[in-house]
Amino acid sequence: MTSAKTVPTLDEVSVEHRGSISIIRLNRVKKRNAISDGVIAALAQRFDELPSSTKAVVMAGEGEHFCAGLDLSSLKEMDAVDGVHHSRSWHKVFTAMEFGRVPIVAALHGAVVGGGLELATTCHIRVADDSTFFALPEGSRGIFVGGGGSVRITKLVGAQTVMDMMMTGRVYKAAEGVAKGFAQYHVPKGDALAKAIELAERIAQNAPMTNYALMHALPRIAEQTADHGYLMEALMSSVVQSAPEAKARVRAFLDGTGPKVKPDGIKAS
Ligand code: 1HE
Repeated sequence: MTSAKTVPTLDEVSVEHRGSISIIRLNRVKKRNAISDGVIAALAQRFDELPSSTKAVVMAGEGEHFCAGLDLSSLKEMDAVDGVHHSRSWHKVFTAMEFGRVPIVAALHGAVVGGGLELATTCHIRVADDSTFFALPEGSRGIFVGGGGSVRITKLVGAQTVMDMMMTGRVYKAAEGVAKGFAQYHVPKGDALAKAIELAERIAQNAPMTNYALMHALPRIAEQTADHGYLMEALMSSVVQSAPEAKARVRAFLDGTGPKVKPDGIKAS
């Protein structure tokens, strides 16, 4: 069980800083990046220790697979009480990532299964290369999701799809999985990291308050009644638009120097 005593296995979660972005990689290739307690603690530490220069993160996995999910060897000794605390320890770390300071872009390839899919759906944007496959083998292992999947994955693709995956062991290959909504981008095999870096660098250029509103306000508005949501939206949009950076960006467009929306993206004229 992850506790104050769990030693973060920092060699299994590497970090690389590249200007305005950081790349955090699962690096436990021999175990297909399966997530142990040490990995959870290391993820927490890596995100806690991001420098203020980091404006977006890419979450990736070394080797042939993004992540094989929970390290199943950790279940051997776990009783029911340990199980609750173990699940809650994942919730704590993944929620801190989801509602953290910077947006996270996941670069997916190979297995994105079980807790690996829970980790991926904690991220804000997902890029899947053509080798990616999505599955929830929990059903076949006689267990249940415990890393926030029943909330996050269900919101993304619906309870019926999650039920199907866990009851029948259904596996979604990249194209079908992306069409289902598991990822926003589908790229050729081997291209996920490059695309995720490109997107993270683009996201890092946004006004910080815009990214904050998207990460913190938007998902909460989506869960409120429409009436409450409209009020929250009005308050948030008022705060965001009053930032000096927003004023400068709007002025640039009105002066004819700001980027325009084109069919292939938002680009300088
Ligand atoms: C593992 C794990 C793991 C690999 N825990 N050790 N997740 C699963 O049920 C998925 C289990 N893994 C697999 O189905 C396959 O390993 C993969 C499709 C991901 C990759 O296959 P492959 O052929 O490349 O690798 P492999 O030979 O199966 O595995 C290499 C080693 O990694 C091997 O150990 P070794 O000592 O024999 O070399 C595997 O035992 C080990 N390994 N995956 C422990 N998951 C918070 S609740 C979340 C609940 C869940 O995530 S349940 C789903 C768990």
